[in-house]
Amino acid sequence: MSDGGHHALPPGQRLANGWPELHYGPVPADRAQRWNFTVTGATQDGQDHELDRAAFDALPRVSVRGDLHCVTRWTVPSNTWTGVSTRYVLDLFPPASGAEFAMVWAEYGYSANLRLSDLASPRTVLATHHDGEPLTREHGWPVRLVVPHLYAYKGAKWVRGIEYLSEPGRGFWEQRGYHATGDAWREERWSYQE
Ligand SMILES: Nc1nc2c(c(=O)[nH]1)N[C@H]1C(S)=C(S)[C@@H](COP(=O)(O)O)O[C@H]1N2
Ligand SMILES: [Mo]
Repeated sequence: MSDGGHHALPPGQRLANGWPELHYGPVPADRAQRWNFTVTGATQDGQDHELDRAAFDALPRVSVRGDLHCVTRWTVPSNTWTGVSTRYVLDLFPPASGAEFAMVWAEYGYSANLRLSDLASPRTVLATHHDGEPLTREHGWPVRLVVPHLYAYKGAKWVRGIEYLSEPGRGFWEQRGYHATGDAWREERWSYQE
């Protein structure tokens, strides 16, 4: 086998050749010191929160093994993602009790809506490293979201923050015909399936 062993793929997916680079628009310029990460919207204390690069890098780190499933049907198997657990960020800056949804925001206004339960998964990570190496700019440096059980359009590259929402929203691809939840194992590709 080309992947050197058994690897279960979600329905309708096939193994990619290497690691494709896919995104809408250009790769953002290096923001270096201006980068920050914000937690806004329906927070428990009603305040916006912000971490600069040093504060983000000081958060505890986890490593998670997970596939990357593009809704266009390719899968990059068996990646090790290292970064900050979104569950840790949810604990650090809790959402208001009525908030069950979130919008994850990235450079140039790219967005992906997620259920807070998906962000609370122990396998969801704000990744800075892939297989032990810092992310390349093309793949989302300095930080990208990885949600292994969802299609990769949920995994915003060049991520800048989380906005808690009391009502479900629709992100960039979710407004353009892709499924609001996007569970790859349930093959939730298209909004008409909702
Ligand atoms: N900011 C941003 N993040 C994004 C996208 C995008 O267009 N912009 N595309 C998503 C989609 S559809 C996929 S399949 C993955 C691809 O990640 P890769 O280029 O690292 O393989 O990035 C996701 N994250
Ligand atoms: Mo994708």
